[in-house]
Amino acid sequence: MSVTFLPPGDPGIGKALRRDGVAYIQDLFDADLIQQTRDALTRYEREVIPTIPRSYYSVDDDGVMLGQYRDVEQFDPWLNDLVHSPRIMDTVSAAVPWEPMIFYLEVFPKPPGASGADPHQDLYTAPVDPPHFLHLWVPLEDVHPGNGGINFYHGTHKLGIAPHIERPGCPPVVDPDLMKRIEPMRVEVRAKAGCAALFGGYMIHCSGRNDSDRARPALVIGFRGTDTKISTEVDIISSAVTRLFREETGVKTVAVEEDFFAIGGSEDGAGRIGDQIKRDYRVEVDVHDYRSPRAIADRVMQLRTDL
Ligand SMILES: O=C(O)CCC(=O)C(=O)O
Repeated sequence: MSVTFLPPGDPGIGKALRRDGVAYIQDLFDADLIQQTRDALTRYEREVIPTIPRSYYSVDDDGVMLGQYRDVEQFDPWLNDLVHSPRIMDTVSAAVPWEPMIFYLEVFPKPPGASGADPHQDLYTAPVDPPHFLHLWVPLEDVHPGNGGINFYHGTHKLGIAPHIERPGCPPVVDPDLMKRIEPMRVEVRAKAGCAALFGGYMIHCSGRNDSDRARPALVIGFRGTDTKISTEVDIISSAVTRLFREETGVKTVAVEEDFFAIGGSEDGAGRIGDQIKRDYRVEVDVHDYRSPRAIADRVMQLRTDL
């Protein structure tokens, strides 16, 4: 199925967002802005990444290639100005009946050989209440199936939060059985550099591996409503740790106050969780902290040096 790209400001953008869960925007960035943004990312990789905590970027499977940068607007004034620019803010404001504010800027640098993003919903990993939450995805290179093209499952924004499977060390993925059932809803998008896709937090989407010999960088600008509440940092870390407890013990539901060893966690499992916490936050947890995900989160907050 081919998709229709609409010019920024076109009223059809809001309509497509409501109807399909995703709207495609024509030439949001011109050639100059694409080049300036690419230069800013090169600078970011060279000058900023080596100085910031490890939790603000991920590395790909081989442990070397950069996979994703997070909260980029906090570290780079030029990119901060870019995401707040009227061209972007006005385009997004016109598409929704609530007032958007910048939530974060992520970057997928996607060098040759980089893996794709498995099917997911952004509201699952970043709960926002009410669910006034959008991503604006802006590739800085022409995108096609051979270089990590993106897939949207049109209409899935009407189905609520999908069951996700938690996996050690990787982001959660939508249940493969559900993915089989919604295959007819999949739309594989080809897009010119500087075009964009605007979609809500319920949209199921994924991208492929970059099998070309050129990088396929993309900005992902997250927006939330000024009326939304997000969890505190301790809540977010506690929730990430409950996931580690679940993965290690196989217990389906773990509360933030539950003791790791009391729910069947092993010494080896505790060691793996400790290693993960150290990688993500550069903090060593104590054996006593395993009394609950909340205690581990408190320890991380006390000892983290990057806040
Ligand atoms: O650019 C990509 O490969 C993935 C983008 C994505 O998953 C997102 O915008 O949430």
